[in-house]
Amino acid sequence: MGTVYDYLKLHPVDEETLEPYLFFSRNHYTRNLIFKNDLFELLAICWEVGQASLIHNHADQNCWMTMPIGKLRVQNFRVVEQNELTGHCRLEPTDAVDIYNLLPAEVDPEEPVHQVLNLREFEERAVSLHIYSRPFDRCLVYSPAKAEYSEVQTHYTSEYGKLNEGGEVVSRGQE
Ligand code: 2CO
Ligand code: FE2
Repeated sequence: MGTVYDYLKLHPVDEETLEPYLFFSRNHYTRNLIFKNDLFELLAICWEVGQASLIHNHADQNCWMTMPIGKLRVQNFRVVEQNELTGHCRLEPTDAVDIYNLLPAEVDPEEPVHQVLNLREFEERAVSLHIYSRPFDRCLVYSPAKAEYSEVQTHYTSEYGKLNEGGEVVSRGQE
């Protein structure tokens, strides 16, 4: 576990090498696959100002993040109740951290539910790198307003620098 975190710290990514993987959409943050094998996947996630993820988990997989461009708020949640039969859930916000400046962060496997936000007040686009081990294509999404959760499928906006269909991308790269 320590190895990936230390590797990210010792080898900060060169921003220019990310250029082929940067796609921004007005509608949603974009998920851009850079590398995948049985053990790991590496994604560049591009966030316009004001975009945020839903509250979600990572399907029991490990996750490391680093921020080559911009800044993000990670808000963590504790699951107080979760009923598999009814889909009912209750969450409480716990700690929040801001990540920026290539400092690596890890999702806590003991409390893996979180939301990531590029807050308007940050006033700039953000690009985060995510390493998931193992790769996952389904995760749980929580709605505190409805006190419900459900499983959703994840999608890549682009794979290996090539845009997938229906990506609704408005711009490529950092222009
Ligand atoms: N996990 C979300 C995703 O892969 C991004 S939030 O940061 O972990 O879409
Ligand atoms: Fe996440």
